[in-house]
Amino acid sequence: MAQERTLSIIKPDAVAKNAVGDIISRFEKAGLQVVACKMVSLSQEKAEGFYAEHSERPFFKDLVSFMTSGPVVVQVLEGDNAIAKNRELMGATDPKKAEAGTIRADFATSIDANAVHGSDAPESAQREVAYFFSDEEICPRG
Ligand code: RTP
Ligand code: MG
Repeated sequence: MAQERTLSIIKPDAVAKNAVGDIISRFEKAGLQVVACKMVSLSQEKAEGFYAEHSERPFFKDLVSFMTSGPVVVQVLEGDNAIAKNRELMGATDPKKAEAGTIRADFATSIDANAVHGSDAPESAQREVAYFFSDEEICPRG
């Protein structure tokens, strides 16, 4: 299976719940390695740029407002099939539809405050990793 990198964000609701450690632990237990990690408070511009693909959607304003409501933890996860594996660990966007045992089933409270973000394809993963991290900030573990 191909080694991949994916961008993960622990969103403001999960940071506020002190769930950062629990969530990162799930990634690690599933065999994904954290190769970059930082806590940031997103500016409106940074959040809008990150979710630009959704700019015409009715929920865009709420999404940007939520993502700037408190600090987030942004990380790059590396491993076999990392993009799909992370999405599996996250569960469905709407926590009511998320499978039991997934991060969103356990930590999300609504479709807006849904605990985590994960890149959804190789192209978005590459773009999103570069949106937050320079090459020097990524530390391959070998
Ligand atoms: P994410 O990008 O945050 O990992 O989430 P996702 O792929 O599961 O969902 P996506 O379709 O990319 O939507 C991005 C975020 O927008 C919010 N959303 N709200 N009210 C709504 O119908 C709605 N749909 C999406 C969610 O917070 C979602 O995570
Ligand atoms: Mg998405």
